[in-house]
Amino acid sequence: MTDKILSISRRTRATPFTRRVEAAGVKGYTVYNHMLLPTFFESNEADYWSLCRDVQVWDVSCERQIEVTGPDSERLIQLMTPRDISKAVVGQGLYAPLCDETGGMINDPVLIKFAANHWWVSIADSDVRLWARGLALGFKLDVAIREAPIWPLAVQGPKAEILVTRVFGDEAPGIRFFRSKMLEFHGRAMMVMRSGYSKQGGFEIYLNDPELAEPLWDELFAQGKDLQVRPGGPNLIERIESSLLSYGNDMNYNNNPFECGLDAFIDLDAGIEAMSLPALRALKGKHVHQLMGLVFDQVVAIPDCAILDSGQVVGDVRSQVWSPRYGKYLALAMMRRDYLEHNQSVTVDGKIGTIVDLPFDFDAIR
Ligand code: THG
Repeated sequence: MTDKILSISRRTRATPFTRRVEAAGVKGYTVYNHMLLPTFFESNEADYWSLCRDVQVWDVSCERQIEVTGPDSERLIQLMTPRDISKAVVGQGLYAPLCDETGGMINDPVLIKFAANHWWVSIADSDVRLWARGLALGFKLDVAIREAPIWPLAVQGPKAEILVTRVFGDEAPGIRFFRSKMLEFHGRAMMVMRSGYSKQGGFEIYLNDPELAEPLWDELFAQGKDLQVRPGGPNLIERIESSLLSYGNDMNYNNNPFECGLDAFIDLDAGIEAMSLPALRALKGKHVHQLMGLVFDQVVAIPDCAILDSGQVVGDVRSQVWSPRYGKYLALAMMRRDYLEHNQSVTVDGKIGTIVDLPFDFDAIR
């Protein structure tokens, strides 16, 4: 599709950082959880190199926090996810699929145990608040559910730790992966977690006072000048190379987590109340599709994103991008498993693509 202007109205919510994002020269937005998400500033490729070499600040306010509090909060979270959350500690994040009673994926958030009986569901792009409130009503749960007034700001890249330490102090480097600390900015404590939607390393700052959005943005850019800090956003090239999944693109309600390769985040044998577990136990090993990587030596145009073999559809491409680092065209494709049993490649427009497991192993590909 060619680029069009996105008409922005009240439904397309701005964030406390939007004025700074605009001033920084944002060139592309997408809409995520009914909110603006900057996608690139210079170009996808220039932004990619800056992210991998230096450090970037991303307005990921659209990672909304669905806050669940009250005596039944842990029960509701566990009903929604087949990942065992019983051993989570305060301040921990857990990447986890949310699945319905058929095993279909509702979302793939980061679950955060903010305190006892106080959870945040840091959601991908689907209306989890509605699903959670419906379940709470149906199961008669004693919980309060709201979208919390929190606006995450990600600092990503190899120099992220230096920058976050300058702004938040010497406690930042001690934060382990998917753990957090409450750290102060301008006298206000906010959660800082070592996490983020890239594999370049970094942190997410859970801003809890919109008045501090611009001071925080300005401080990160002032302190990061010598580090070549740039504005950025979740980068299509980096996230596909790193095989980070995007809900709504790579999977949706019609997919189960096995098809997406999320087996590691499902505790099939745990004695937990997850509403999807009976269906997932029955599905295990019997799913029809598998998300795979496709690797081509050149850019290919894939009509209707359909992968054909002798005129039969054997898979469909969910995301695709040219990788400047590896000189390969990469795709994430939902492939029929019966096809994978007998084939290690696909042919599109006369060009042969290799089918590989995810995550991509570029040492093996080169
Ligand atoms: N951070 C926070 N919230 C989010 C995202 C985020 N909500 C929306 C979206 N991103 C959710 N999707 C993902 C997908 C992958 C990861 C995080 C969120 C991720 N995965 C690592 C991996 O797959 O290697 C680590 C998983 C693990 O070991 O636990 O980080 O980015 N707050």
